[in-house]
Amino acid sequence: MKRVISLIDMDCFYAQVEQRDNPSLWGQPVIVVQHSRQGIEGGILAVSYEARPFGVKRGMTVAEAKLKCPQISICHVPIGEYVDKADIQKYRDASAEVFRVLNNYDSQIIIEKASVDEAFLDLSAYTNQKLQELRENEGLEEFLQAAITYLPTTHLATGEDVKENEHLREDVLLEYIENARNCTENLLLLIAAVTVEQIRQQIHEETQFFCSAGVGNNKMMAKLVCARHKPRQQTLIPWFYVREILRLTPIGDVRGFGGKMGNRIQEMLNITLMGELLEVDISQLIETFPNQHEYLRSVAEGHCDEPVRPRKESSSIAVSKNFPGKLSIRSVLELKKWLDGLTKELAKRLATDQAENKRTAENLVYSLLTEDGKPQKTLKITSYHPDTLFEQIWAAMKGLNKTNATKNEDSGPWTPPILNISLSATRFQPGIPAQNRSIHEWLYEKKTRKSRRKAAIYDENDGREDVIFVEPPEKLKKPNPTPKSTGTDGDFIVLGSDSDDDVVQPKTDDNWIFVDGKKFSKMAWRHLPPDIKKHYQHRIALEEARALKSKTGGSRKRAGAHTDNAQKPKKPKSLESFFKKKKP
Ligand code: DCP
Ligand code: CA
Ligand code: CA
Repeated sequence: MKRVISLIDMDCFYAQVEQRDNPSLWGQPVIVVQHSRQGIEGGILAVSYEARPFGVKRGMTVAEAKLKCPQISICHVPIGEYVDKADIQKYRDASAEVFRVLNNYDSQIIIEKASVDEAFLDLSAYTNQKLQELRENEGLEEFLQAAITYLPTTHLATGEDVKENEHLREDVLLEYIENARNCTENLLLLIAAVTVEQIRQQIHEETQFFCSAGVGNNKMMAKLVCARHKPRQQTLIPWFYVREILRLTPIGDVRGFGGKMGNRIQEMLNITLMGELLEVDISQLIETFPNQHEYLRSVAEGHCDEPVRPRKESSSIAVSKNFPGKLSIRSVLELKKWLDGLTKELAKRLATDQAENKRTAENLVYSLLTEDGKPQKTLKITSYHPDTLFEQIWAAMKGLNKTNATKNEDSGPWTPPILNISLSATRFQPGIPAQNRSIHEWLYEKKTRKSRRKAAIYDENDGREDVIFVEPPEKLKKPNPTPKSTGTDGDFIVLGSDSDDDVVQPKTDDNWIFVDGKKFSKMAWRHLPPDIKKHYQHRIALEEARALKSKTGGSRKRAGAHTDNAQKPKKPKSLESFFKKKKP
């Protein structure tokens, strides 16, 4: 029995995160640039689709991009809170929002996080169940009649699809639906395509982000066809067309063949396309790849049996910083400064991970890259508190200093010069041990202290009605129970005033900001801790987007979609009435 697999990939992901942060950038050419080091601008990491027709590409310099597209908006990856290095946390957070939608969609769908902006879905169990229900309830015929209306952005990978127009797209799909009636394998793929359309729509509704997808019988084909129609579209590859699609696919485009292996095949067999692999004389293939010839042929035929592994989070959390050439670390004080920053960065990420994934790392591996080698050591983590982590690492690390003995271990020169520091937490175990909770105190203490201090500027009991108590939004609430040693009740207290301020304001009713049923004065708004403010800003943006959508009629039709509805069946039923969702 063939499986039913999808790959969902966010469109120009970092660029969309920036566009959502600054909505005036939606629809504009935007690039996201690696943060600069020593005044030298970093390379381009993401390019919005509006910038791509100008020829702007990842890896180019900003100067090159500006030459190609002078009006391009440039966003920078932020720099870390504790250490002068790129902080991609905001993209990780945005990714987590997407994965929340995926993980909560239906418990029968297996989700594997493949990268920050990509997930494999195994829809085999889900689609089989839905098909069985449709058959049992005699709803299949009605579903087939309506199916085309649930596939507004789906293409069928026939080989001709890359040049098809909207009419052809629909005709080809209608024919597929018609023929699927008698083919369980294709019915399952059809149900998957309809479901993935809906999941993508839901991702957009809940996060504002657009994505693309591929649907097929295995990971390799789902991933391959996902890239065929981007952005904001999806591609279905029935088994029947697999050979045809692979025939003209460059070898390097196939998952796992973009690197060394793909290059070796191309060079040693003097071919460039996947299909040519099947034309190579079998004895030559065996001679060239004695241990892999069978595997290579099966790949060229479109086989891939790699399972979708239910993986929600990564198996290690690491921070690392390079100090190339002249930047190398040569003194103890310098090393301690960087180690302190990196440890805090790691502690922050570990604490967030612990709260979100209810797991705790057992080991910490540190390594120092030097010209003389890469000493590395594994330590048992006793606490997530950054001070404890620092002490532990420093105690183990300081002995690596090769500068002559009989010196003060805590200052002076360090040899050999350090080119990279990395700290990696591994071996995650489920649960949160009591002693590790102190880190949350450290994090939340910081926040409460900040807002307390601000609150103290004003009189807490001045009786004005604009004094408000703000609860951290649900997703930012600290894990329970946190010892009350900070002497606060954990809520964020902010006070209002009439004064105006200079920060960018969300939509307000003159002096008030309304969000999530709460009322903030402008001053109160300004004093919200940044992470809470960000959360609410997101809520406000969502509410505005919804309001706009309902005003404009909420049309989902893509630009360019043809409007000849004469023969199109009217949508008789909501998709939900065919597929009742199961929550985990
Ligand atoms: N990324 C990065 N460095 C790279 C490649 C990617 O920092 N060398 C980041 C930026 C991307 C994100 O990862 O936005 C996702 O990478 P993708 O390869 O999926 O590319 P995009 O999502 O940007 O574009 P596309 O729409 O083509 O998928
Ligand atoms: Ca992507
Ligand atoms: Ca990707």
